[in-house]
Amino acid sequence: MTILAYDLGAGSGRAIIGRLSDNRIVTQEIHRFSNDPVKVGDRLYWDILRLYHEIQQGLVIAKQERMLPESIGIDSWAVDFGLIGRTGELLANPSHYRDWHTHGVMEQMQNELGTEQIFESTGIQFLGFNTLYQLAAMRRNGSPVLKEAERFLMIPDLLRYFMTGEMINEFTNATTTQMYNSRQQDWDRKLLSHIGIPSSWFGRPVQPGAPAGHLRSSLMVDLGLPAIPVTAVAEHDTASAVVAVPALSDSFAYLSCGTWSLMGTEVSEPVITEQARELNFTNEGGAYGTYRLLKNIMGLWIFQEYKRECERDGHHASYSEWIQHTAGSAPFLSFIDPDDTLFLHAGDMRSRVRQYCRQTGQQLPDTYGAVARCIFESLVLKYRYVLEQTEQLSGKRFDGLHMVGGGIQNRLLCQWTANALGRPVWAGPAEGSAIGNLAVQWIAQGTFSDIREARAVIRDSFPMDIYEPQESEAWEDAYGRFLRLTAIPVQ
Ligand code: LFR
Repeated sequence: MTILAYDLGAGSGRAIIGRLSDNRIVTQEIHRFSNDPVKVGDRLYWDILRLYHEIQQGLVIAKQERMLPESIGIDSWAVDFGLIGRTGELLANPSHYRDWHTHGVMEQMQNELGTEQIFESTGIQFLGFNTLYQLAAMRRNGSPVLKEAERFLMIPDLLRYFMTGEMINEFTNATTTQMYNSRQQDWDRKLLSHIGIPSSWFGRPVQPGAPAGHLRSSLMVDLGLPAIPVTAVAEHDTASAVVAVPALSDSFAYLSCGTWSLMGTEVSEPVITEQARELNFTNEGGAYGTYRLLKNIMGLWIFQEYKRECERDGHHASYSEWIQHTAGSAPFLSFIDPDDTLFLHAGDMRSRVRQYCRQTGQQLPDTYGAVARCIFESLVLKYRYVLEQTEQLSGKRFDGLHMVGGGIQNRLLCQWTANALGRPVWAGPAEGSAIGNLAVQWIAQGTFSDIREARAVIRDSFPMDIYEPQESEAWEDAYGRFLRLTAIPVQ
């Protein structure tokens, strides 16, 4: 059965056709496109119509290549959304979660309601860009859109709506808003009314695998396509990535590695405890009754931004040249806490890295390689910190770490992760989210009986690279220094 998965990341999107041959998954990327946010004045938006155009292009290519799918699913990053008015039109361009308009809103709501109450209701980590604070920021800024809105759709819900004409909210993504109450299994009316948002905007979320309509007739006519069914997959890309972790046991740790690094474990009930709140862990909804007890780590973003800046200033090097610079530079000179808010927004990463080092009394990295080395070493040391916290919270002990996502193509990062953890890393598949998206569609069609079978087939279909830890003593020593330095308050 031929299936089509659209996987949209913060930097690029892809359309991937999946087929099964001899009980192995065969994937083919038929379309890849960049996802370029657009800045207008001080505001940062997603170019949602361009993304929809690329989705249509994917369908055109599938038709030309004679790979018409029997089901289509879309996953994307979380928290962002569009608002729909009375006539069914999108009222405004969706904002980018790195926009500054939410500045200070989370802190204000924490004061008004108490962090305990918000966490108790939602089990979701405090990130200033969560949908709750984006809507509260729109309210604070008097956005006229709120007066006209009648429906709320997350990014994949919205694109799916453009395709099918049906407005359906999906569960895994809904949980990331910090407006969904996992105990009551519904949107949290108290939180919504606190920010003055009517609960009528929200439909009860459907579970991954639910049927979600067919291509709408205008699209069928325009592209000359039949009424292909659309499936609501695990539409949060991280939820899809976790579906694709090729683990054999139920108790494993994962790291979904892309612009963000999402590290955690799968649990059957949300862990809503004081300790989870204090460590700022999250319990995002997963597929098939699971929750993703995890933490957002700033990920490759800092390096991606730094590389982009260097290119803008005329320093052009390929990814592999960057890795060579990094590997060739002196080890363990200085560290940053990648999760410091200093690094959240787009901008001058070189000076921010140096500012962090200055304020914590460390040597300032100077060369390209030294800055990159500081970023990567700090990132993998943070992985160790978060893995240990995941163990504390879940009461599990992990023999190693599964890494999935595009970041695993950086072999140095995988090796350093194993070194920092002092445990093996099992890396693969790189297209985790797209493969998880396909898997949920196959389960919905009855091709796989359940997620266990899907994971076993994924394990047999994609190569897994194994990294054993090296240079244990030097990394152990570096971890001690990292912990001391990142405990120093900055700013
Ligand atoms: C990863 C991701 C994270 C989410 C962040 C912002 O792509 O979906 O899980 O916290 O993007 O939406």
